[in-house]
Amino acid sequence: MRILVLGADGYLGWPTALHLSAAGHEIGVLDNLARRGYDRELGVESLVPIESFEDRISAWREISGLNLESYVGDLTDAAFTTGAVRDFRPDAIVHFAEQRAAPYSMIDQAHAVYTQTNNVVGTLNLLYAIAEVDPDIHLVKLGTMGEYGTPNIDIEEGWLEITHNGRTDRMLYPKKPGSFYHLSKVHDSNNIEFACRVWGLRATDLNQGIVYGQSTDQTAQDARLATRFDYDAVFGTVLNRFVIQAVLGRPLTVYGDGSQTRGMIEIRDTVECIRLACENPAAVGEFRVFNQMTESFRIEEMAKTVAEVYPGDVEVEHLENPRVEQEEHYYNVVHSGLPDLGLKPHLLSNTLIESLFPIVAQYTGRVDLAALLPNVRWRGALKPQGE
Ligand code: NAD
Ligand code: USQ
Repeated sequence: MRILVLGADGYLGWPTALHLSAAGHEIGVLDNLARRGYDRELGVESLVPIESFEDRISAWREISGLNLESYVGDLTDAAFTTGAVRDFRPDAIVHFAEQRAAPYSMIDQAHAVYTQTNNVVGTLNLLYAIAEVDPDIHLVKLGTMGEYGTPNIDIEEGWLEITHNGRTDRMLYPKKPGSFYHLSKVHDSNNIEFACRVWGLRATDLNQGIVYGQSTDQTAQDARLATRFDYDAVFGTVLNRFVIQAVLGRPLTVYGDGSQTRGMIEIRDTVECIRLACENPAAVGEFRVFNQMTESFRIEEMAKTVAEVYPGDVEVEHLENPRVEQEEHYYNVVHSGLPDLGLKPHLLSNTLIESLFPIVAQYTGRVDLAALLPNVRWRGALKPQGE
């Protein structure tokens, strides 16, 4: 298949492009390099050094003999987006290309507006490009488990059968997300479902849990193929941060009482889920939703697992929660769609020992300790009443 990967310079887009390329697909890679700009803005860097977009593409060609056709540009530029889709003529498009940090979207008004404009307008331009160039292209879009929030009922795969006043219908699952970033994904899902229903496009929305891990079969082949690994309090995700904190001998930063539960997935399972979704496309007109997670844990349980598995002493610290989120809550998620297509999940404790601790130990000298502590508060950008 011909597959165009959007956001291919990012944490997940890069290893996914290599995984699909190694699986025999013809791959195009597109990015506007915005992620490298957020690093400069925040004064942080990936823990693991990464090559430039151009150099990592050349390194893959040298190592595998396989070509990645590259497009550098912004999805919010409609002419660029349609041009890239027309030029590459993919069978499937994998869309990772969004601003993806909840804390970044909550810094202030400008960051909230940037996040929603970038994500919603980019996706809308892409829907128009697909409709114009070839409505048969399968869109594989990265959504997030956080779209659902933490409802007091089971979380289904995107849709819910509702009976109201004696009548029944199949509706999009009601959403209650926890940041302006997570909200941007809800808006995307609504726009994509509309395009499937009204224009007959085909799409798979992958509501992915929090990803952990850094190494895949392809990125491990050469240091120049490494993907980024973030530890700072804005872009670093919880488990990756706990691992780095453990190796550095710093306390693990559990926000609040740590009873929040989240769905998790290992990076090797992410790239495999994308392959499965591409190779088993949604039907014409179908808005298909999978919950892309393999295990769920309370935050305090993740901290405890890291502390137990790490071969040194680990301290766990409870910080005042900078976010506004439910701590103790019900959490039961249906996630059978991807295992039904053949996914065989990796488990958390194995990954920690085999891969994550050794990777982190190699690069501890690059850590900026000041970047570890949370500095964005969900109510922080609001002015006190009366001002
Ligand atoms: P990332 O920030 O590392 O990568 C995103 C890439 O998209 C970056 O390289 C960035 O430069 C590019 N990009 C952003 N806006 C763009 C635009 N307008 N035009 C072109 N390129 C643009 O993020 P990631 O961790 O790889 O996540 C990828 C996707 O997966 C995101 O959509 C995210 O919401 C979703 N996701 C990530 C996680 C996770 O734990 N990392 C979990 C669930 C879902
Ligand atoms: N948390 C801590 N300590 C930390 C960091 C986070 O206790 O040092 C807690 C947070 O309060 C939250 C949970 O861990 O309850 C998850 O936080 P996170 O930063 O790991 O994840 P989140 O903000 O939800 O965002 C990440 C990715 C995002 C993706 C999402 C998947 O950045 O792109 O969409 O995970 S999900 O959470 O399923 O929506």
